[in-house]
Amino acid sequence: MVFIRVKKVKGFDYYYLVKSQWDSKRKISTQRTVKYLGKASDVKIENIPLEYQSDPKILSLVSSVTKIQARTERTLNELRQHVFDNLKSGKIENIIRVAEEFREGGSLCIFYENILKPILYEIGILWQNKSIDIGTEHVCSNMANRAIHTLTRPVKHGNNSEPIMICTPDGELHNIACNMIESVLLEKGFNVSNISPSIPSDSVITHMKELNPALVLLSVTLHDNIGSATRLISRLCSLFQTPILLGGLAIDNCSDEERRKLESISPNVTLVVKSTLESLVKMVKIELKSTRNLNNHSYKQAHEMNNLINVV
Ligand code: B12
Repeated sequence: MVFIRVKKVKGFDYYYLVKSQWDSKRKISTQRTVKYLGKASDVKIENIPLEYQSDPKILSLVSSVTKIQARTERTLNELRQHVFDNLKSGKIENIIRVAEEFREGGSLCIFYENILKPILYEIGILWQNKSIDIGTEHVCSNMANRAIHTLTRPVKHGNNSEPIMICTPDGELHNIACNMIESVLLEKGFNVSNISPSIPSDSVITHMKELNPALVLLSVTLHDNIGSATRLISRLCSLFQTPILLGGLAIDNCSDEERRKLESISPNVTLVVKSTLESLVKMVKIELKSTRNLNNHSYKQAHEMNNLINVV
């Protein structure tokens, strides 16, 4: 007999397909996980191994999840339309009201990722098809940035006081993503310096020297700016040891060859492809931790060296 076991992690349900068998020797029932199915809200019938797909119990559970998924998608679409209308009409208070509900529900990241970002992607398609004019696109992107700034509530940095620099390569005017990233990092108590959008590479270097960041987040949106990003990274890596996380639409969409080329510039460069804001926060934490460990290690080495010199 198979059934689905639910495990709760941080308020979310995760499903496991489990098989229960009678052990006649030991006279007990044993249970074996057949497959980890992932987050309950995302489970689809295709995730269930073929031989169990017609099991009535499994079917009924999956269909109830699917109904919830469909309802969630409908609600999300309605909210997106509502926020899009208010971006166009400039009624920022209505956008903030929706975003605050997401914040109360657990995460502002979800508002950015599941509401604002899809609207902006849709705006890109509408603009490309000439279904909206450039003026409307500008109003919406200005309003999106205003909403992000209004929503951002920086938290005092405790353990994460090392500066993080967010930037774009020279020529890159897209910076809504940078502002979203800044917003979620400030909310988590990180120390952020956002110098986006486009500034000359010399100015990025001057800022790096002054700030001495523990981590650089570089965002590239236009495919045409990959060359500019490559030149900036090469210069930064020749001057600093700072780790660089490289992401954005252009990185999501570039070819494997372009990715390999970018990664080969320096071991300090990590490409982050199709990440969510939540996973980005986790990556930032890991990067800062490893930089801290490295610094401690170098400090220890220097200390040991010093002791040796003193002994000699
Ligand atoms: C708003 C917008 C503009 C605004 C930007 C305003 C601003 N302050 O940012 C303005 C009007 C200035 C603009 C101008 C142009 N734009 Co424009 N624009 C857009 C639009 C509609 C939304 C961009 C956006 O904010 N997206 C939402 C963000 C949140 O998504 P995201 O960038 O993918 O970021 C997420 C992840 O990628 C990730 N991420 C991002 N950065 C990083 C960094 C790291 C380190 C990590 C880990 C993750 C990460 O996190 C984010 C959250 O998940 C897009 C459509 C689209 N599909 O994005 C077109 C789009 C990007 N633009 C486009 C074009 C062509 C232009 C112009 C060339 C138009 C023109 N002829 O003038 C100019 C170029 C200007 C320039 N030199 O940069 C094209 C690009 C096509 C291409 N293949 O490169 C797009 C895709 C539209 C389209 N469908 O064709 N644009």
